Amino acid sequence: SGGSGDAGSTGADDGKITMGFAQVGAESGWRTANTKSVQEAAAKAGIDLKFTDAQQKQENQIKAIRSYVQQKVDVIAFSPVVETGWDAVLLEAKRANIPVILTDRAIDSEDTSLYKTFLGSDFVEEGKKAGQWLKENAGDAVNVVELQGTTGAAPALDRKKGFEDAIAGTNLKIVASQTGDFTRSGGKQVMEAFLKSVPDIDVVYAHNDDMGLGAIEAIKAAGKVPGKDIKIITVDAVKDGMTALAAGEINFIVECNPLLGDQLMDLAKKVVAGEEVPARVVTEETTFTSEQAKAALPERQY
Ligand code: GYE
Repeated sequence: SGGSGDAGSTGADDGKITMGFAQVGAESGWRTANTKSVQEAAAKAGIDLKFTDAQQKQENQIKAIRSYVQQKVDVIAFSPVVETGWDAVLLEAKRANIPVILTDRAIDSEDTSLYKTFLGSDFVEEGKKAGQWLKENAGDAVNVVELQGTTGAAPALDRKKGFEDAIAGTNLKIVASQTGDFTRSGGKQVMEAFLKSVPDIDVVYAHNDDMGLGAIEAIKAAGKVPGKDIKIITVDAVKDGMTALAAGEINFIVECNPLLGDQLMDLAKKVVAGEEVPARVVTEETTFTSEQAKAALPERQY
């Protein structure tokens, strides 16, 4: 169903489910893989997908969601660019009886009736795994600089928290921390500034591969050797990140799985059919050292 002038959200016309999907943007390799997964899974599941790219702006996502409500889609899925500020638009969807599924990123709202389920990673756990590895492999490293994801985004807040918790009580300390907005250019720019202003950087902790790859460019340009003079830890494990890890330019990657499409379509069908779904679906993930990256790379899909 869906579209204008039909029977609305009851699925009474062609029997096809229409999903409105408001994507964050195209900021990273992770996001590109996620978008492809959602589009391919929709086609496979016979779900009619209306897709928008919000270019990392909340106002664009809100507009897209509002237009999906007006078009009376059967289900709305979105990956909230930041955690707060969603109540008003999600209330509009609720009043129109259109179920909402959070995918990849969570929102921070007291009203959990605004969405049916949240499918995605445990970002605090990811940050912990990064910090845990560093704790065990720090050598004489002390000074950590942090490249944060988008300010106010769930993965930025949670990856920071998990990491800080894991290194608490050690000699390691975060001496500088700034957002690189999850982009390669952002990571490069912030790292260039850190290399000028922060003495004795031992470790870079980047909230995603792309920012870590940008930092590598800045480190090389400053005449230092990434992975040796400065240790680098990132999150995601996309192909470019894994390639740098295999080459020893990144030292450790915590995996974050972008292939959420099939699970999302499954949940969408259930929600539209009025079936119960779990309030939280966590994706399974691992971590990679350089040796493990070498072994995994040939099979890596994204
Ligand atoms: O780690 C990053 C992307 O929300 C988990 O967003 C996602 C993050 C991912 O830009 O690369």
